[in-house]
Amino acid sequence: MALRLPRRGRLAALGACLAASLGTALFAGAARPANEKVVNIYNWSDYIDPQVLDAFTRETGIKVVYDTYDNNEILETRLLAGRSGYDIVVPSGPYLQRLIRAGAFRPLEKAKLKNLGNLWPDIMSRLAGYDPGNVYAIDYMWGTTGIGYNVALVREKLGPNVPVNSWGVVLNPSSAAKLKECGLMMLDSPEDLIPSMLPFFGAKADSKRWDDMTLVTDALYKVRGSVRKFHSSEYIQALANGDICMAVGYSGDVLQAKKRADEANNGVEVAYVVPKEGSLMWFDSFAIPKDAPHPDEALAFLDYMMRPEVAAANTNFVSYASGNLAAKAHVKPEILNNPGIYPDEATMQRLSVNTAWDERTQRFVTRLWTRVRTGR
Ligand code: N2P
Repeated sequence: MALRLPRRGRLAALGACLAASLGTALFAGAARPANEKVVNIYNWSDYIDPQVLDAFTRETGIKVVYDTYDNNEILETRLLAGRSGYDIVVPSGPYLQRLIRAGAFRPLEKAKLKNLGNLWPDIMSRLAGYDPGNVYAIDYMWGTTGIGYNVALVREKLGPNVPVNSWGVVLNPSSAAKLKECGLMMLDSPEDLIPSMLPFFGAKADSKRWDDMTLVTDALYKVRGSVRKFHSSEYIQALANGDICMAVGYSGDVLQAKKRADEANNGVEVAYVVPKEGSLMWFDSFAIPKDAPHPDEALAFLDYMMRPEVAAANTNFVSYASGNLAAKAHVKPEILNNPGIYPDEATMQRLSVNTAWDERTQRFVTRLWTRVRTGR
């Protein structure tokens, strides 16, 4: 398998075996034997068990070229530009919805997907909110946005009795200022932060009202000086190392930080919480770009990924819930029983889904976000 250098310089921690083949410009004019079978995948960083890719190649002879991103915007830009060269991409719900409307995907040839029956009907029907009739996409993983924290450092800074299970802990300026001392990071993603934090202001996660959205970005603007960095993947290692004490991040990524700290045995205890006011539940799904150069290999890859043991291997590795119901039988009990990964009923009640913004609203949000990021 070859790994393409991520455009923004982010490299998923896929292991040294992959790093060896970095830096090759693979799509543009790269010479390949005409009969070589390839699938070009563009997925979120820290989102797959690399052994699954190797096993797929061993079994099928299809080489995997794997490239990563850590936010939907870059994926959308590339797909809308056309000729991305990708055969499989993994947008989140609202982006899937928008890209379907823009004609970016080809319908799935379901006759070639014999493992479709393993998918989770409830998750697929939620995904149908973005992709009516489940024509273009199948769910890969789903998860939540919440607060990851270093238990000891946060207790030390905020005091033993301050609960961490509220968005107020990062949005209240005096609390954020204390967290600044031990390191606070947040996702660089208004499409996650705004719907996740809207319930804190008593608004619906999916509110399209500009006044509501501004409540969130005004609050973020006020605490921006306490945020070390807005970034959508660096917080994993920073939390694991104890370099920061809190991150507003994605469920599985925080739990990967916990796993790294536990494995390093460095005394760092990382925890994840969905704030009591509520947050966002999102779905990331596989889709095949309209101009994918290798659609048959893409379908072979999707069918492989839908095998229960394969889907479970990925969930066990990345700590996100799988969209595959049959996989549950192979998921490790500590993952299945972790409400941060497979939310329990009480957590479910606090979670909401969101849908795509229209273009005008998207431009408005981009302006709001620039102000949060740059202060201007
Ligand atoms: C994987 C992050 C995926 C979650 N690192 C974003 N929906």
